[in-house]
Amino acid sequence: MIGPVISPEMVEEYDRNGVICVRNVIDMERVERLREAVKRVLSGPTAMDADAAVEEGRPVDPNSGIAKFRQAMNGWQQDEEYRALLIDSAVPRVAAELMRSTSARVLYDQTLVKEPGSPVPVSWHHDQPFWPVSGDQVCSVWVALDEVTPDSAPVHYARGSHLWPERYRPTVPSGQPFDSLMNCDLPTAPDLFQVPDADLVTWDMMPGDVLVFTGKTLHGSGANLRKDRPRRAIAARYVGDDARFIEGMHVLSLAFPEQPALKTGEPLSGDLFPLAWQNEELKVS
Ligand SMILES: O=C(O)CCC(=O)C(=O)O
Repeated sequence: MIGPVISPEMVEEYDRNGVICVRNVIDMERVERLREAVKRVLSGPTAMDADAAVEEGRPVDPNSGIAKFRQAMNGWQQDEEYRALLIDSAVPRVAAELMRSTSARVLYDQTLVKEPGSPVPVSWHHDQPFWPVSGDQVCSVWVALDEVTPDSAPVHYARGSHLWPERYRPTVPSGQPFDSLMNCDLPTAPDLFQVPDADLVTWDMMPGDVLVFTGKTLHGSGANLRKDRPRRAIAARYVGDDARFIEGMHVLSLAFPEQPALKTGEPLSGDLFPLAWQNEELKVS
């Protein structure tokens, strides 16, 4: 077996908290290759740059001199190294075992690079309202490609928030086209950094460590205060056995040139959502 053993205790921690840090999932050779792949994907067709303007709904000024938060979507469709990470590495097995699922199918991936000194925060949100997917076996594997320390924009999570009944609006600017998208009528999530007794958790990480969190776990991150290093990560998003498609334009639908030919209630399938892991029996039940 490639990669770490997922123990019953780890599955329980993931169930309880909605997030877990798993160490040494990706070796340094692959991390180096992924750093090169990130450069390629960030110069490709799906790259988007954000500076503080985006949070305020203004266009980004490329000449502002403000360090960016750089993102790109679906690198696996553009680059072999991403495809290998999502489909041919320990990552989908780790995702499936933590979700207690016999399968892990790629939903999409997202490149998340906070340049050195980037002040751009990621406001508190949970991911599933962005996505056309229902179910509990839905997760992200956030793969660190740099050391992550308290001053380099670690992602913080609200422990157990996947079990809260509330659902919050995707963090997109207000106004059109976003206001017409699914779930954009939900209330805005509170800024949990400002809530004194919020039960938050975060980790110092080494390159190759990963965070696995459910699609319903609230999370957010601050500025990358480090002037000497970027904070590069790839979030691989997976759906498991109980996930079902939801029709309608979601925020994520904007990342797909063609909408999937699926009906509400159908399992995700087809070339857009390739099967990355399948095991006849549950390893950890
Ligand atoms: O990388 C970050 O700072 C935020 C990550 C995030 O929001 C996500 O992976 O859903």
